[in-house]
Amino acid sequence: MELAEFNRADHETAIAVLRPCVDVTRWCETIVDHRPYTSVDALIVTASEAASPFRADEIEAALAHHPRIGERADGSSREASMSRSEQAGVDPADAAVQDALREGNHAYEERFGQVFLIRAAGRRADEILASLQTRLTHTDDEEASIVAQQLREIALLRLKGVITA
Ligand code: 2AL
Repeated sequence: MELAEFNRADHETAIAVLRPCVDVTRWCETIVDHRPYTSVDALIVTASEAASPFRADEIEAALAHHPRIGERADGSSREASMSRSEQAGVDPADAAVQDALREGNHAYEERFGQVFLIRAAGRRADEILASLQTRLTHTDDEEASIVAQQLREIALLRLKGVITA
């Protein structure tokens, strides 16, 4: 959707455009309430501020929408297709990568009690795996701040994809 159209869309339509970026109602409402925007950059500034920080409960709810790395989202929703393109660097036919991810995801979930989240766009599978291994050594606090940062990056990248100049 073009920015001009987003600026004049009714409230419900505007929220529906944002929600697939990250399902955090406060974030969507803040962005919609600050309309109109004079540029996409101005929109990104507001979106970034509203994501800094996401609260722990918001992160927990939003994580449920993200498929594990290596698990292709199915369906034709905007959210699923964005996830698939973000994970384009992870080859579903590469059995060694798939095995390592399955093991790593499992270890991460055992350790932290939630899905391993990383901004996958622009990252190769080996980079993601290396990050997973490092992050397994973190404390809960260190991981909490990384997860918040990754969720913010994903949301802002998606936003740039859904609202254009
Ligand atoms: C994802 C996803 O679906 N897209 C992305 O950037 N990261 N999932 C995840 N578990 O990190």
